[in-house]
Amino acid sequence: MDMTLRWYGKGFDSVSLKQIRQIPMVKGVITTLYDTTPGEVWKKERIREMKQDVEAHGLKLSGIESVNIHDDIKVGLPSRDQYIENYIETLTRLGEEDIHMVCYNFMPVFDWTRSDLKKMLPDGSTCLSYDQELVDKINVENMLSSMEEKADGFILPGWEPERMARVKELFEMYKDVDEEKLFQNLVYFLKAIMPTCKKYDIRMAIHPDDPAWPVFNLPRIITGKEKIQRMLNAVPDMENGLTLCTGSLGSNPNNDIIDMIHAFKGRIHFAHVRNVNHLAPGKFDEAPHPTELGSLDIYGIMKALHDTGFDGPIRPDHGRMIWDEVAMPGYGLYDRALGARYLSGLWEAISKK
Ligand code: DNO
Repeated sequence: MDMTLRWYGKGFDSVSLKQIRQIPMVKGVITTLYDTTPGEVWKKERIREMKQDVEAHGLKLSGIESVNIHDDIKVGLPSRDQYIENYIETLTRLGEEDIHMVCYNFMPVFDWTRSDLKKMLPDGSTCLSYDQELVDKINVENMLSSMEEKADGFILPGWEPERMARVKELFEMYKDVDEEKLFQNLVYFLKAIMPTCKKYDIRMAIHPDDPAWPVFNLPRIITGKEKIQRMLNAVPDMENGLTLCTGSLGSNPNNDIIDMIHAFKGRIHFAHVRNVNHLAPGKFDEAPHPTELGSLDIYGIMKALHDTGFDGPIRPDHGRMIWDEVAMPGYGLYDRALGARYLSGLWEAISKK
């Protein structure tokens, strides 16, 4: 287990590498070139610079989140082959820089979705929350402004304004893409990149859909055990794996995360650990990390990761905004640092049992 924190890079993140370095037990960061666009080949020099910067601060670059996938690949357009070539070139360059884990998602149009980025909790902190009834009332074209309103000027991952300006066009692109087609397009992509992943020992870790059900009638294919198993079986190479995101999978109370950890043993390449509070069907708040404060058994999750020999990067996922911090929603320093301490504490106790 390699305890890390997500870092968006200089100029994008309010948290510095120096601060991250001072969180006990955090040894690495998960980062990206945040200003690249899906489909673009990442420049060698920029990858090297990013890595050197992280290492100069005494940290390890433990993986990339995300190398985003161009929509033509998800939709399955003829132009996808060129974009897959570009993706392979980016993977090659990452491999040459000794970077071995890449997180990505295969969600159409929107990445993660929330109805509120600043829901006030009784203790005065704020959290991200989701309410299907509210989302149903949002006109998709206004979705960006509704997210931006409470983002304190930060560009949210997956909600880049240039992309959202094309939201109508994107919906149009996906109109004939159902679950099966999206799944086949994912398999096509994975099969094409596997030889490069093998050559450079790059573990691909698909991020589950968040929340774990279809939103705005768009297909979602990484939502629960059966679908994930199907994806892993379709491309059985061990380099084709999963990001175990407990908050995304845990948004659906029917998902048994501990059971999934055992079922996907050896194929979980990255873990995002956080807690959620189930309020009603289709309605949840993001909770502080400890088991007692949410609906998920975080101890059981860490124990299952430990007992199945998980050895990849792990990061405390989304935190609340506490102590008057102003940061990218979900990605402040303080609550995630508390999360890192809690998760490493659990790990130590579990390891000594
Ligand atoms: C949100 C994140 C997602 C995730 C991507 C992976 O906070 O969990 O944006 O990074 O889906 O590609």
